[in-house]
Amino acid sequence: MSTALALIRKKVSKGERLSFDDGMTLFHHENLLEVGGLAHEVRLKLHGKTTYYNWNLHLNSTNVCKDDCMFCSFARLETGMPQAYTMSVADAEKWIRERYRPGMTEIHIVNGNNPDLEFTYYLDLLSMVREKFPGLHIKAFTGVEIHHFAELFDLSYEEILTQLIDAGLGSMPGGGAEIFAERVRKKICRQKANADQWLAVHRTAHRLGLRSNCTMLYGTIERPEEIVDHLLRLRELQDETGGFQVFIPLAFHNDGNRLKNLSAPTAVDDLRIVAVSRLLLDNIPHVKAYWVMLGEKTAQTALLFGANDIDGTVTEEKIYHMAGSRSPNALPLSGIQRLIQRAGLDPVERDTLYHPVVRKNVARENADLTQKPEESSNQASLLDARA
Ligand code: V47
Repeated sequence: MSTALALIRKKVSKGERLSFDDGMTLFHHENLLEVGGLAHEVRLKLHGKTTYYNWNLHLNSTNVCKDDCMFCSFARLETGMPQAYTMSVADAEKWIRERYRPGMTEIHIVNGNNPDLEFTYYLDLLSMVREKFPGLHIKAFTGVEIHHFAELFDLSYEEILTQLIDAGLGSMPGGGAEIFAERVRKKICRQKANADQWLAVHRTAHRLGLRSNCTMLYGTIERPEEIVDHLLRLRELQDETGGFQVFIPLAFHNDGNRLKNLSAPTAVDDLRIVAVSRLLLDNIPHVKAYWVMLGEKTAQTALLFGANDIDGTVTEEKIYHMAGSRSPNALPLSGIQRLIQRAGLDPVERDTLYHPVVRKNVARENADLTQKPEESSNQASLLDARA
């Protein structure tokens, strides 16, 4: 082990905070297994072998987005363009009803920044979910969407969030953070909320009592120092508010977008980011290896490199599948549990706010019906057949 890593190990074992330079050392350290091993030790100290997953559903009720981010394959710039869609609230209800199973605990709603919708659309969408599917916790709207609502409807973040909370919003997902560095944002996502605005939305949400998640998009044009800077800016806000629950690194997918000439990150890049994040983010309880984005195999390996959460059944993810993800569209709970167990870890189902969920067998059987018949030939089902 190099002297620099030995010093970091000493700091970690004494519970001392790591610096920007430590982050850079971890980033460049040639032995990934040593960095990963250190991150896994921290994960074991924080959570033991407990590895969380949940039973959730993703809804993207519109892909119309005025902000033309270069990495995005999901959005269509204007209503009426080929493949642009906007579900009415009634359509969204029908869409959920077709996929909902009693026992599911969460709906994750993320949309494009659609300039043609009224604020009442979002309030009605939340009220509909709360009324028709009362068992679902609503985790909805990224910091970038909240900023879009504030600009479009000429209201403060607090006014927007208060109304959304009154309509049923339970927490916020972590998307839209991308990379905070101005240099990168100017090139890949110049139109939407900037770093300070994204952070200000989350600061406001935390003050109003909402918990939220945070993310980082990596693998486009950012430099290692911009990744470390991003992580430290999240850590700084967390020192102030304590409102982030989980950090989710998001690996760039290069299909169907204007950055298609960039190579996507490799598994080694993915594992290093997970490990460095676990080590630097000493005040964010959880690190998620989002299986849709990493693929099941890398996500499973990441559970031994610092991550302690693998996300959920998901059921019809669009953002990554439109960008070339070859993961299945949903995983049954038994498939998720198996990935965790085969890594030598203990699966624990959680709700959105990380409370363990205890359920009876009947609900579990429902959970394995989350896949539609035509998806039954995918790898998740093969894993299940062998279980
Ligand atoms: O904000 C979009 C990213 C995010 C691409 O909070 C891309 O629990 C890679 O935030 N390649 C949306 N990334 C997804 C998201 C999320 C997902 C799962 C769980 C949670 C949570 C949050 O996806 C966007 C953007 O950062 N993204 N396009 C792409 N081509």
